[in-house]
Amino acid sequence: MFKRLVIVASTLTFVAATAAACGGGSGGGGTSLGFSQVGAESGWRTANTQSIQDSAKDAGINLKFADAQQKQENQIKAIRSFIQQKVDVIAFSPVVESGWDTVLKEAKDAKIPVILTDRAVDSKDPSYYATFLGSDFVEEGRKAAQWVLDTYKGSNETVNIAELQGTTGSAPAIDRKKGFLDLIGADPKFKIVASQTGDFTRAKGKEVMQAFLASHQKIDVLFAHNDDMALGAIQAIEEAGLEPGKDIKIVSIDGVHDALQALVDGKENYVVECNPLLGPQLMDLVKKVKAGQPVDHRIVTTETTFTPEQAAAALPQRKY
Ligand code: GYE
Repeated sequence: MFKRLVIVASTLTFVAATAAACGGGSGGGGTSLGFSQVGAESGWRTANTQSIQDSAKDAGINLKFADAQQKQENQIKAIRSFIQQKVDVIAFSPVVESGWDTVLKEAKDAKIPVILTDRAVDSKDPSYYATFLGSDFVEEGRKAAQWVLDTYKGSNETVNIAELQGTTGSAPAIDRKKGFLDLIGADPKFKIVASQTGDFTRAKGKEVMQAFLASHQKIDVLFAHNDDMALGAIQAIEEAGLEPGKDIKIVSIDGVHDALQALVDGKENYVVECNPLLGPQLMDLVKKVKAGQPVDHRIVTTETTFTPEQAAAALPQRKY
């Protein structure tokens, strides 16, 4: 009992100290942020959630976190509940691009600023959100395609490509496909022979790859819109008695630990990075937006690419 009292007392002291430290105008003290996350579908998403939770804590921002389990209706419900609770700022990562105008207008009418993180919406009215912080997904698709072009440079043979798409209707699935096709489409030797959604998960990636292998004799390259689907596909390829990275070359997007390991193990060939560690930048934006300071309407995160050699060098420091 005594021990418990001591813990409670020291926790209270800590909370008071934190509140005092963050109580100034530029701190997060007293700021509430409602955040609606897509789900927990991938390694990228887990790292993104962790980053947001950690940096909210560091910034002294009171985070109300809701997991939508990949369902738009859950995100809309969460946003409405944040409006009712009168949070200072709402942020969310929209699972799909369309269908947000009504709820975004509700937030605007309630004078609660909205920040988009990671994924975009297709709303025509730019005043529905203060800023969009996230990657350039078209560019990521182009980088993946550039690697395919470089790999088959000088060869005249047909290259059969299978594509595992992300969640149907999501910004990264739409944009990565577009960026990839922008470059690949210019040369008729590249043929996309199979293309289906694997919903950004390992399980679906494996299942869809099994179906691709059953219905296609020759697949030279797999382009997966994220690492988790590629990792699932690697299992399917191995179970079919083929060697991933050799019989079928693989390029995917994200740069999570397991994919870098697959590169080092020779089971993948190239990974395009998409940075999930958006938390610190998001918390800065939350404070600025709450204080009525101007922010850029679009903030693009910077990212790299990984060959097996670069993956080997990066792996020891990779936190996710
Ligand atoms: O690539 C994927 C995740 O929106 C950028 O969502 C994100 C994507 C990421 O499920 O792994």
